[in-house]
Amino acid sequence: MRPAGQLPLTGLLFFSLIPSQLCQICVVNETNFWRLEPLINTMLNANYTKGTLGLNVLLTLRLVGIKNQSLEQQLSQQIKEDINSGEMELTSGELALGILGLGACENQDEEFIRGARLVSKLEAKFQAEIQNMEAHDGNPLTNYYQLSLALLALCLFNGSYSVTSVTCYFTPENKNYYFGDQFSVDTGAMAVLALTCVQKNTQKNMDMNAEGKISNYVASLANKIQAERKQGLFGNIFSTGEAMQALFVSSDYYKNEANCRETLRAVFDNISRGAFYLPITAAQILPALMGKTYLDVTNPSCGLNPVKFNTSTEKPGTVTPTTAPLNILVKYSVRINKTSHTEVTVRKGSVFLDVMKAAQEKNETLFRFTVEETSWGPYITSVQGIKASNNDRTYWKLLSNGQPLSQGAGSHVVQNGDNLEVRWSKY
Ligand code: CBY
Repeated sequence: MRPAGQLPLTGLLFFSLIPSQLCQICVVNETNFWRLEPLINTMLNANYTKGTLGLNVLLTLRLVGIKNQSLEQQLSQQIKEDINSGEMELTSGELALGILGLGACENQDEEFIRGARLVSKLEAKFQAEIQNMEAHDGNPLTNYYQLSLALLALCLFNGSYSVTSVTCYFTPENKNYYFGDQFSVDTGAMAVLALTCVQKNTQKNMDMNAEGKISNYVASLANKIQAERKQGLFGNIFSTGEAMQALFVSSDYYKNEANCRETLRAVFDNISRGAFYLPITAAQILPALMGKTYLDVTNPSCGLNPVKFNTSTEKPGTVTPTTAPLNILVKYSVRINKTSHTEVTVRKGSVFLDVMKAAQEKNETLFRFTVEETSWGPYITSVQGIKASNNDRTYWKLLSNGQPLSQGAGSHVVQNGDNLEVRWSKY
């Protein structure tokens, strides 16, 4: 028998394990877990050719408590090797994700974080982002999504950052929350998570002025996220998971059960349509669906109560077409000041990148391009030798029939008769 005196203690322990920052969460209940299985299978069956491609997946496996020791070990090993080899310099956001994943839910990788001095390396990268803004018209080396990830990791893993810099650079009016005049929900959501962490930390130091400012920023960013609501999604389907996390910690939005039902219905719909076939897309939505946020990585309850899913180890097979492959004809153009047009024939089911390759074969001078492999697939870095630049906020925008794509060149499937374009743009 347990002595009665221990009961209140047990109760205290129980409450301390409940994530304290949550306003209200919207979780998938057990009867609907089967709907999430495609997400788990996508993450488990993908081929991770380099450490940076598995950063989000390691973080999610640990945060959600999906036990798959061999994948967890492989991903953590690959990340550590990438960091140790020093061959390719990680960006601030990549290093931050590395720390969040390696350090999530108290595990033996914490020793590596200390040994390799990852937190002080991240402090330096955060500084370098700020210095770049000072030298280049307020433009960071990477972007505000990564700056927010860096701040979040520094805040959770006891790194140092200047609260004055935070109040100076993270005002909701800052242009870096926007691409053109479009508010970036992904970016705003990550900033809300980072600022919420900072808010809790500064409370300890009692700097009332900074505290007040930061809580205003959080509220304002949460409003901007909610203003981007479309049929239960925030921004688009790929920003919704992180937007949910941000709303969990900063608003009462999901106190209303109807709001929760609406979001979950839209997300389930997209899961069944196969929208989350890239491991990073699955990794970015799953924590929210399980009621977790990135702020929980250092929570004592992190990773306890592992979840059991029915997973299949089938590699995502290539579907053998039942009919002979058909060709389709599409228009393709490159627009800088003037526009260069062509028409190419590609196989039915081709993606935007296939069209770019076909055009390049037809006319190397006009249509040559370069790509960089990212966890979102190929990112177009240059066309006709003209390179995108973060310092100048320039990039190659992808459009179909005049509308910007919501997926990258390696994912967007083209249709017969489409009018495709890459346009030299500013964001
Ligand atoms: N991650 C990052 O650094 C990326 C942050 C992010 C906000 C990201 C979206 C959100 C996320 N969850 O990761 C982001 N995109 C940024 C910052 C950018 C800019 C990159 C340059 C910079 N300053 O770092 C920029 C140039 C504005 C941009 N994205 C361009 C594009 C287009 C790429 C075209 C090309 N040249 O290849 C494109 C295709 C939009 C277009 N029509 O041209 C685009 N992005 C898309 C569609 C997306 C979404 C991808 C969705 C998908 N399934 O493929 C996105 C999730 C993302 C990746 N971009 Co950007 C946004 C969304 O739709 N919700 C951190 C790092 C460690 O991983």
